[in-house]
Amino acid sequence: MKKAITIAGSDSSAGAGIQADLKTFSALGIYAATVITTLTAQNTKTISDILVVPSKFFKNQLETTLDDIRPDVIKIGVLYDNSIINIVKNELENFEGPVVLDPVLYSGTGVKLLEENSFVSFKRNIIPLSTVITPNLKEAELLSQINIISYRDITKVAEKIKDLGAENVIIKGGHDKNKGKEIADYFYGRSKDDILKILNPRLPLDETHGTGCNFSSALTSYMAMGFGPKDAFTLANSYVYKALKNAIKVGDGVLVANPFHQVFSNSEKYETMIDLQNSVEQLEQFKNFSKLIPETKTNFVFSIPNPSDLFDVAGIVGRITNYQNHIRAPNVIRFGASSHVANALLTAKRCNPKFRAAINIRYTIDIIRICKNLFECAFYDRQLEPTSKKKIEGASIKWGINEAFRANPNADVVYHHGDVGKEPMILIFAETPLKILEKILSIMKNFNNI
Ligand code: PXL
Repeated sequence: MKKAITIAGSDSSAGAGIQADLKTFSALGIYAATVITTLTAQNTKTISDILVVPSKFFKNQLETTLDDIRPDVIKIGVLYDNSIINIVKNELENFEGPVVLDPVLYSGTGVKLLEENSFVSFKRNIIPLSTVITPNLKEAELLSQINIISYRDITKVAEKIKDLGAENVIIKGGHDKNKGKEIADYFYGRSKDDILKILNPRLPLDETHGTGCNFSSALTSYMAMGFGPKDAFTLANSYVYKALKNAIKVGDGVLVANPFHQVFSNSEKYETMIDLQNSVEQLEQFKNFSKLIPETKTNFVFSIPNPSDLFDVAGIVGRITNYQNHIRAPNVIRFGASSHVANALLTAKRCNPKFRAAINIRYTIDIIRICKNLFECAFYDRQLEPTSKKKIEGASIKWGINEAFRANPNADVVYHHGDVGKEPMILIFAETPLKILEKILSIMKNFNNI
C-alpha cells in the first residue's frame, strides 16, 4: 500500500483539514499518517478558536512519524505560524519524494490560518519544498501580489509562484467572482508551455467547506500511485467534482464535500450489476418467456438506490430478444444501456420511491387481463399526449408514466394501447430484479392456462 503523511490542521467539524485529508486518502486506497499543526474549534459556519500545537510536541510528532512510516508523498496544509514553518522546513529538506503544498491562508469563512508575520517565511522556506502548489485564486493573488483580472494574469501569477520555488502550480478557479457557467482550473508545469486548463460546469452551490483539502489530498494520492503532477491534476479534478456534486448538509452553514461518494457509488453500481446479471440468467431459463417479448424486444433494468440519471440505471445492451421459441439475452449489462425502460423507471420512482427495477413485456388483451388479476394496473392513452412532448426524446414515456400514476398511485404495472407506429406495451415495476422475476413467473403460470 502506498503511504502519505499529511501535515495539517484539525477541523472539529471534519469537513476540511486533517479529517478531510484522511477521508480522501482512505477513499483512494492510500495509507495516510497525520501530523497535526493546529486544532480548530469549528462548525459549518465559523471557526471560534485555534490552538497551535506546542513546537516541541509538533517536532516530536513529525520526527517520530517520518522516522518509521517512510511516505511516498507528503502533503502540507495549515502551518499557522513560524514555529511550525521552521520545523517543517528543517525536517522536509532531505525528503526526496514529491511534496504537495496547499497554501492555506484563510478558511472559507474568512478566518486567518497563517499568521501575517509568518507570510514571508512561508514563501521563502515552504514554497521551495513543493513539487506542486495548489492555491485558489485569492491565495494565488496574495502569493504573487498580482491582481487577477484576465486569463493572461493567471499565467503571470503562475510564473511568479514558480519563481518562488514551486515546480508545478495548480490554480483553482472555484472562487471566480465572475460566476460564469463554468469553472476553470489551471495546471502550469515546469516548462512555460506545459499548461492544462480543465473546465467543469459550475454547480449550484454558494460556498462549500473542505474542497481545497480534498483536492490536494486527491492530487497527493494519485501522485503516491505514481502519476505525474499533470495526470494527477486531471484525476483529482474529476474526483473532487464528484465529491462536490454530492456535497452533504451536516450543519446549518455551508455544505461539506463528500470524498467517499465515488467509493460508495462504485460499490453500489457493482452490486446492482451483479443482481441484474443473476436475474437475467434466471430469466433465460424461463421456457415460455419468449411469448412475452414484444416486437421492439425487452429490456430489464435495475437502478442504484438513489439514481439521478440514466447512467445510474443498469440495463441490457441490445435487449432480450426471441428467436423462434428461445430467448437470447446478450451477456452485456451496462449503466446507461437502456433509455426507454430506464426513463420509465426513473419517472415511476419519483411517483413511488420503492421501485428500483423494471421490465417491458408484450401487450395483448390476454396478458393485460392476467396482469389486472394479479397486480395494480394503471393505463395511459398515448393518443392524448400533447404534441409538444412527442417531439422531445424521452418526454413521451415520462408524460405517460406520470399520467398513469396520477390515475393510480398504487400501480406496479403501467400499460398503453400504442399509437401510430408505436407498439402497445406493458411495463412492470418492482423493488428488485428478483421481484420482477416473481411477477413474470406468476403471469406465465396464468398464461399457460389460457
Ligand atoms: O479549507 C482550508 C482549511 C484547511 N485546514 C483547516 C481548516 C480549513 C478551513 O476551514 O479549518 C484545519
